[in-house]
Order: sequence, then C-alpha cells, then structure tokens
Amino acid sequence: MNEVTTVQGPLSAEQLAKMNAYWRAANYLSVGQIYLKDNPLLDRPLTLDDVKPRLLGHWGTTPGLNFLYVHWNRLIRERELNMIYIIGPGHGGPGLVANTYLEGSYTEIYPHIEQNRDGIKRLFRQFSWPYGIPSHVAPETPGSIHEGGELGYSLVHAYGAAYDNPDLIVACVVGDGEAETGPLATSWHSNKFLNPLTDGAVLPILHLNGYKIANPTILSRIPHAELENLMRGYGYEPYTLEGNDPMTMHQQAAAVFDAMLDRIAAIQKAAREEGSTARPAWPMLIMRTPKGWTGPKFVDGKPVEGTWRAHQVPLDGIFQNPEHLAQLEAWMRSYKPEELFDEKGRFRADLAEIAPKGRLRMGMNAHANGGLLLKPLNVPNFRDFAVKIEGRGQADVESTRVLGHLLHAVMQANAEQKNFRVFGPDETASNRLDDVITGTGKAWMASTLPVDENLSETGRVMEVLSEHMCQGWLEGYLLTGRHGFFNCYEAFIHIIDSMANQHAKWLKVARGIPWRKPIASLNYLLSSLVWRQDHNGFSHQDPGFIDHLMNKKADVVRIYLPPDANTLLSVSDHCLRSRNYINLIVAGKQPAPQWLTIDEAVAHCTLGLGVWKWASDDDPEVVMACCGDVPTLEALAAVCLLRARVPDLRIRVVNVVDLMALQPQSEHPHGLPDEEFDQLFPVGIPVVFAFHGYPWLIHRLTYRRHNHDNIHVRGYKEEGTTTTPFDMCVLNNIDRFQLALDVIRRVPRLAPKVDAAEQWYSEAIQRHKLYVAENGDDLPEIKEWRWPRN
Ligand SMILES: Cc1ncc(C[n+]2csc(CCOP(=O)(O)OP(=O)(O)O)c2C)c(N)n1
Ligand SMILES: [Mg+2]
Repeated sequence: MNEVTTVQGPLSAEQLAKMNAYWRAANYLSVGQIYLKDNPLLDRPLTLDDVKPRLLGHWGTTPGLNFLYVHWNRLIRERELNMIYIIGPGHGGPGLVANTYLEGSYTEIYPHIEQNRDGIKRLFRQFSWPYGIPSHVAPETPGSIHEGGELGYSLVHAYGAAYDNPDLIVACVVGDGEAETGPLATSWHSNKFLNPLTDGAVLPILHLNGYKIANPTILSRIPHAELENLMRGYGYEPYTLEGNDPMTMHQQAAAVFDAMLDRIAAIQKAAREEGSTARPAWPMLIMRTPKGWTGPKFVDGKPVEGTWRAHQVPLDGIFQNPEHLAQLEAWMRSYKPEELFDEKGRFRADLAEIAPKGRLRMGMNAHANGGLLLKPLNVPNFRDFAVKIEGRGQADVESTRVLGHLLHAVMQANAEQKNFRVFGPDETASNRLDDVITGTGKAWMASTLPVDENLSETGRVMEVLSEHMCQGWLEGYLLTGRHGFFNCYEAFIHIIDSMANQHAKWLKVARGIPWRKPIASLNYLLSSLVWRQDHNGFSHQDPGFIDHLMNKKADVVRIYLPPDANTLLSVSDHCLRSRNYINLIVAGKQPAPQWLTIDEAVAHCTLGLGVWKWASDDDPEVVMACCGDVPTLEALAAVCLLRARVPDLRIRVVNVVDLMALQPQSEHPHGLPDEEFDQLFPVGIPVVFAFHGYPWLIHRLTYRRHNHDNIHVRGYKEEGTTTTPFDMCVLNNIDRFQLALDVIRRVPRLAPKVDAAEQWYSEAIQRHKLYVAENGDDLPEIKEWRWPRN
C-alpha cells in the first residue's frame, strides 16, 4: 500500500485533534480497566497499591476497536446513522465499556459509574473483578448484542440484526483469527440473502492485527491481492486501511468510511428509489493496524506492539518487576489523561461533544436491546388447524405438515410488520413445513433458473446449508427484537451445540439485568428424527441435542415432545408466544397415528404429562410411560399385546409432552410436585418408560422421585443403520414386544409367565427379522397395526 504521509484529509484540524484525543481517552480507560483499582487519573505516581492483584483482560484488539468507535461516532453524527457495533473479538470488552462511558450511556444505565474521578475508579475496579463485570463484551455492556467470547459469530449476528431493519447499519469487526473459524468463513455469504430494498446494511471490517493468541493469522499472511480477491469472491467490494501513525490513520479512515457509506447509500438508493434488483457488491474494509497499537513497544527486550505478545496483558508480573510498573505508568501517561479529564475527573466537555446524542449513541441504540422494540407476534388460532380425530390412532397424519399450515398463517399474519422469519438448513420442505414457503418464498439474492421454485428477493424463509448461519441469523434477529423459528434435522442440530450454549448463557445473564427487556424465545423444531431415518441410516440417528440442552439453566430451557399433530400445534403456539427461552420441540414428519382431539391436546400440554385414560385401567399394577411419537406408538401397541396375553393385567398409560415436568419442582419451574408425581407413578408400581432419546436422561430427571427405583427406561442406545422403521425400534429394544416383555418381567405377580413370555418374544423378533431380511419392509401386522377403536 502507498504510505500516506500527510495528515490532510476530510477531517478539519480541530476534528482530527478531538477525535484523536477521544481515542486516547478510550484507550486510557481501557488500559485502566485492565490494570488499576485506584489512582484512576494518575494524580499521583503509580504504586503497587493502585494495581489490581490479578490482571485479567485483553489489550491487543482493543485500540483498533476503539479507533473504529470514534469514527462511527463521527459518521453517526454527520449522517444521522442508526448504527450498532458488533465486535467479533468480544475480548475487547474494555474498549466498548470505555466508549459507552465516554458517550454517557454507561452512566445513564449504571448511575453509580459517575462522570467523575470516583466514577472512573469504580469503572476500573469493577472490570474483571469478582461480582463486577466480565472481561468480554457481555449482556451487561450497553449497546451489545454479541458476547464474542466464543469466536465466529459476529458477522452472522450482524446480518441477523440487519434483516428487515432497512434503516439500520451494523458495523461488524471480524477478528482475523475469528475469520479462520468455520461459522465466520461461511458467514460472508449472508450477503446473498440481504436485500437492499427491505433490509439494512452490514459494514464488515476485517481487523488484520496480524495475530491470534500465539500465532499469526492466515489472512494477514497471504498477499494482499489474494485477500482482496477472496473478498471479491465472496461478493464484496473490498476497501483497505493500513498504517500505524494515528493522525494519518484518522484521515485515511475518515476518507475510506465516507466512501464506504456513500457506497452503501448509493446501493440503497438504487434499490429503493431507482428500482434496481441487482445483487450489489457491498463494501467491506480490510483494516491492518498493529495488535496492541499505542501500547508498550518492547517489554523485557522483546517486541510487543504489533505482535501476538500484545494479545492479553502486555505488562504482567508488575508486583515482581518494578520496571514493569514504571512502564505501565509511562504507557498510561502517554495518553495524557490530564488533557482528557477535567479537575473533577469528568471527560472534557469539548471532547465529549463529538459523540452522538441520545438514542443515536451506540450504547443506547434500541436495536441492541431488542426487547424494547419487540412487537408481539400475531399468532392465528391454532385450533383452526387441528386434526379431526375420528377414532384414536385410526388415520395417519404428518404432524409437521400440520404445523406448516400454522406457520404459514403466522407468516401471513405478520407479513406487514415483517418481524417473523423461518430458518432451516435446506430442510424446510423435507421437514414437511413447505406450506410456510407458499406465498412467502425463500430469501435469495443470487441468480435464479427456471427450474427454481419459490426463491424470492423478499422471501422470509431463510434456507442455507449451514446450521451455523441459521442459528446465528436467528440469534441476531431475535436479539434485535423480532421472532423466528428454526427447523432442522435432529442429528445435525448438534453442529450448533456450542452456539446454543452461548445463547443460553446470554439469556441467563440478560434475565438478571433490569434494563434488558425480554426478547422472543429461540424456537427449534427438530424433525427427521432418529427413529425414522429410513433413507439415511446411522449418520442421521442422534437424539442427543435434548441431553445437551438439558444441561442449561432451568430458567432458560424448555423441551417438548408432542406425540401427535394436535399436541404439536398446542406446544408450538405456546413457544411462539413465549419470551426469553430456548424452546426445543421434537416432532416427527412421517405419517403417524393421531391420538388426541385438540381440546384434549391443549389440556394435556397444559399439564405437561398425564394419564391417557382411554388407554388405561384403574388401580394400575404397572405404568407404561411414553415420551415422543414413535415411543408412544410402541407403548400403545405393547398395551394391546399385553391385553391379549394377560387380559386381567391393569395398565396405566402416561404420556409425557413436557420433559421438564419429570424433574422435581426444586430443579425446574415446570417440575411436577412430588405428590402429583406420586399419583401418576405410585410408589412400588413398576414403570416401563419408552423414551425418544437416550434412556439415561430419564433417570437423570427422575432420580429424586420416590418411585425412581421402579422406573425402567428404554430409548435410543446408539444402534442403527438403514433399515425399516420397526427394526430400528427392535435394534434399540424399544419395540412393542420388548416393552410388553419388560412389563411381564417387572410385575411381580407375573413371574410365572416370564419364561413363556421370553419364548414368545424371541419368536416374534425372529419372525420380524426374517421377514424384514426377506422383504425389505416391516411385517403387515406391524405396519397396519391400529389402536382398537374407542
Ligand atoms: C471458538 C473459539 N476458539 C478459541 C478461542 C480462544 N481465543 C480467544 S482470543 C483468540 C484469538 C483471537 O484472535 P483474533 O480473532 O485475531 O482477535 P484479536 O487479534 O483481535 O484479539 C482465541 C484463539 C475462542 N475464544 N473461541
Ligand atoms: Mg487478530
């Protein structure tokens, strides 16, 4: 790059001086947060008593983030931009705290962090301090929707925020290390789904500070032209900003950002006023600045600024090394705090004035506290989509197809307010939710061919073969105050396990922060379930996401396994209206028997679990429990087998929709009180439990229940292949014959029948195996089995 040596540029001399002073103040406050607990403005020489005993934080990324913040402030003021700022390297938390403090948002939200010397002292002390604030950008940080502790999601969050927000600009810093992650690498493609007519803009900054924790980054060590070509290949128009002389950099940055924002404005104008439908090449910036810019150049003779050594705390061992203390003081004084803060310790008014005011401040932008903007979702009456039950279990219905009708209606009902989207990794049709696509279309800004169906520049169903992108878009969409629904194959949702963790953590913390308003829940529908992977086999068989979510805070997670279409409708209605949860719905897409009328379904879902009286006897000797659609079918078929073999056996059928109801109330708000649990599962009565997922989860949930010793669970035990639906059950011992045998083994008075029952079981299974091997399909008596009419 050409080295520009002049400080001429779009900024006036006064502007330049003020912006640089503002940046120095942000850098000063960032270093102060990492190091100091006292003497905040260096009114006296720094001593060890002023320094925190544990130095925790990340300096390296921070000056670059601060530099950008100052420039966003100018642009927001000059152009009255509605802008939020997402930083991929969320470990640059001190920078955003410093800037929201300087612009006044921080004090407005946290009045004890006053605009004076004491306030700065508290600001410093609280950072990375027990019961203070975390070292990363966090829900506690004003203006943030992105934690950034786990790298990789900044750009996808930014796009999620920009969709359907035509006036919003999301500035997004991507760390050059972060850029190496899978989710980030694919996130660049989000531009193929962003419509300049109806969506906002994302302004990506690839921050090439050259290093990660201990290594160079790939993108900083390939030729610049190759990197530009990479970005062009992703469909962007790359701009470059490079250097380390602050004044020169401010001028160059101002020029480049003016050009980029003009470009964004031109793209939007072309789409909004001139009718252009072309897919634009949106501007993005490659910014090369030294890691740890303006920090110590050398420590103990080794280079630090501009190297990986600047990543965390560049001067450590302060207590052992007086030279480091002196170097810290010199570093902090290099920002000239006496020029930045007045005698009371207040940020000087002539500098503070260059920040935007009111809601334009990025720390106060309502989009970063989405609950403020949340409009309730219009959910049409789900009863209108109910399946008519003419005889229990007599007709087969694809439950998710029924849900598709409801989602279609939801889409239509919110078409005007444009605050609902459905996300899926190319599986929405496969999961039989196609109805939601009708009329709405699938978002697509790339080229189309006559063979394509339902692709639309204004589509509201988002399909991309990246679970990471679906999850990240949805999170960004929800965090900015909208609603959404993510459907996915059950086995592959694990790809976003970690993202779900991070969102759950965000929700947990945000709940405890009064100024963060509730946001819509993150709703998952998992379909194409473990039991019915008829085409795909073992790779597609994994119900473990339930276990994964179960580890999260009870306040945040809800898990539902509706056994038929009407219960699925009732559960989905509830989830779509809820706030601040992660709702997991597990429901099959294959034609399956339907059990409950819509009124019964609502009552059943309200309780979360209950006796199916129509399938049960009074005064039971055994409880047949079931959770999930296929296990429910097998359990009911087992009841029929038992009624034939042991006609006087008294069986109770309990179906569980809300998995959390199994836990004690002390563990989860949905937990059934012990007395009610004991009524359903009376002490001393054996329970044979057919569960959709891994069986040990049911033990984990019920181990404190009085009757736990009598609960015997069948579930998926990692046996699978491409085989018939019933053979999958047999392989995992959750089939009707096994369940019936389990009952005979567990009910004490049936002990004399066990030998004969075992014989009967092996014959039945042998017959099944032979038939399946021979015919490639299940026995007619299995396939055509129906619940005896009642
Ligand atoms: C997914 C993930 N893997 C690893 C880490 C550990 N980690 C924290 S910071 C960092 C380096 C980040 O480098 P970069 O994105 O370039 O950020 P910067 O240089 O701006 O600090 C790593 C590997 C992480 N936070 N998240
Ligand atoms: Mg880096």
